[in-house]
Amino acid sequence: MSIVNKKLETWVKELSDWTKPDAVHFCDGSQAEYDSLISRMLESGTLHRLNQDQFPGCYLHRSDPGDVARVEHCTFICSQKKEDAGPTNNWMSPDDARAKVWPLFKDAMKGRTMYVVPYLMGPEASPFSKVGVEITDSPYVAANMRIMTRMGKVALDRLGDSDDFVRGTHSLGDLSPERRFILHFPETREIWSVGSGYGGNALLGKKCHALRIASVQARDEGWLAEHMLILAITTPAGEKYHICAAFPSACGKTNLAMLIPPASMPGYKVETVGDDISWLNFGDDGRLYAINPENGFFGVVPGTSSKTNPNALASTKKNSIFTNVAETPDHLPWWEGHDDPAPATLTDWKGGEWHPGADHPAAHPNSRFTAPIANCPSASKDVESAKGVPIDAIVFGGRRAKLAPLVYESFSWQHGTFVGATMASETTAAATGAVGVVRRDPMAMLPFCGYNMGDYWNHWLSIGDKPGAKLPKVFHVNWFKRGADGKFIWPGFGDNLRVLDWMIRRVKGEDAAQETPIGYVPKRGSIAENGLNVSAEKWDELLKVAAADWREELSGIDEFFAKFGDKLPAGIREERDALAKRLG
Ligand code: OXD
Ligand code: MN
Repeated sequence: MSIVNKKLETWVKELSDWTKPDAVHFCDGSQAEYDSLISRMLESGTLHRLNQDQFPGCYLHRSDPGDVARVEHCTFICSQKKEDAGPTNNWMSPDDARAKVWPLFKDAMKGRTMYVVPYLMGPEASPFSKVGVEITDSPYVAANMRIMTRMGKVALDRLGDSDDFVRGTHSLGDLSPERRFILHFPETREIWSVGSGYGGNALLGKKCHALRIASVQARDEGWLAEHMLILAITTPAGEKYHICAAFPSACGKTNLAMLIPPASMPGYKVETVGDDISWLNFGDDGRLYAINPENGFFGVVPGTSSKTNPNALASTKKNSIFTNVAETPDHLPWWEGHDDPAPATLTDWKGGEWHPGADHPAAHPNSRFTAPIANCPSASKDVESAKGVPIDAIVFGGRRAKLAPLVYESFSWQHGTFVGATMASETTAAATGAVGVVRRDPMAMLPFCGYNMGDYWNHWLSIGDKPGAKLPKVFHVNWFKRGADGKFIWPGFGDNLRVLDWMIRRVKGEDAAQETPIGYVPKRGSIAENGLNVSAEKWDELLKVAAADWREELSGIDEFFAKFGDKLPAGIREERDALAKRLG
């Protein structure tokens, strides 16, 4: 394919001189090109063909066993000033990056093909969409980018001869964890990623561009780039509402985005606009409108079943790439939590023989599917909406075995910003490191905010100050409260609709809440209970706000806020003090 953008051509030439690929391929995003990428990977053993009768167009990739998740300790913000990365990001100066990391790209593509992947984040017709170009030596990355973004010609057409695109340079390098770096240059809108082929580290359109770089663009341009799903709910009365929700990685965003209403709540319809990232811009009416910059799902596989998420399951039945799941002798993908029990013998995610009862899971806990949104039975037609969908409610949440009630509503936008800023959650397998440890994860953006989190909160507050803004209500949920027996109290999944329904009624102004020190909590009986088997004691536990526990939480919050020094916005401090006062 020939390209006409001189800046892009010059950059590609510079990079190929440095990395020395055997060939350079400009991706046009066509089906024929995708098919030939797949054929090459089947030949080289990078992909394995799954059972084409049951999973047409589906393949399995087994990654390097040491390269299976995001690596936060190798992820850096390379702003000119350290202060601009803030206390929650790793920082490397651009000069150090050039001295230390750039040499890792030298000759790195020898013996490989360099793929130039132009992509558009956001709908083709949307003025809010942004162009990026990823240069990679991984055909797996190029193929995944075709599923996850609008790739090729559509992006080049949008770009024209403009210089306004995010430049992403990716090489597998030698896949060594010691030489693995994911660098972001917010001032020059550049990304360098070396040493990993894992989605969140290597599909640069996703976390690196659509969150870390876009969060900086959003700050500069007056919008929000957030780690949020987007869903639409139509009520039995035919009214439509839209919700954005931010949960940390592997805490159920995909499940919530694809929720199927329980049989006991007839007449509701839930549609999926996005499952991971949301870009929110003001409309002329002062409301926030969300687009999903992505075109596919990169979802966690284990635990996905016809009970937990039939829509995700259906999404993976064709034209999808599975990474690090197990494989049955019939070449079907299998994972822990699958509908079918494990057969007597499996090939595990590392390619070894596996039998039920083995001392390790057959599928990696962070094994993933990459699937087109168009495959999803609940996909909304608004996935292509140029303007985006108007947001009625923003929801924050995390995994907390104790403390946070099932749901509460903030008092105001400023208080909602504080609620987001003080979010905490138990860690999951989506990133390397210990699992199950409570950590602060403001707005679920801890690993994804491309600048100082204090400035980021300030930006959130400034969104609230925009003249004429008609802002969504802000809520907090916790599906993960555990009882004394250690079991989850709330049934979750489809029944989460009951909580969303309560939020919608609050948006409409229904008197269904009571004031507590942390916010408005549902009045007993105000969450639809028909067909639900939750005892009175469990409701007590679910809706409890224990002042002593929250006072303890506040000291954890203070410790966290102390890291920000004078970057902590006055509005956040005000909310902190007001909460302390209410708690007594
Ligand atoms: C993801 C993540 O892959 O948050 O979406 O890690
Ligand atoms: Mn995510």
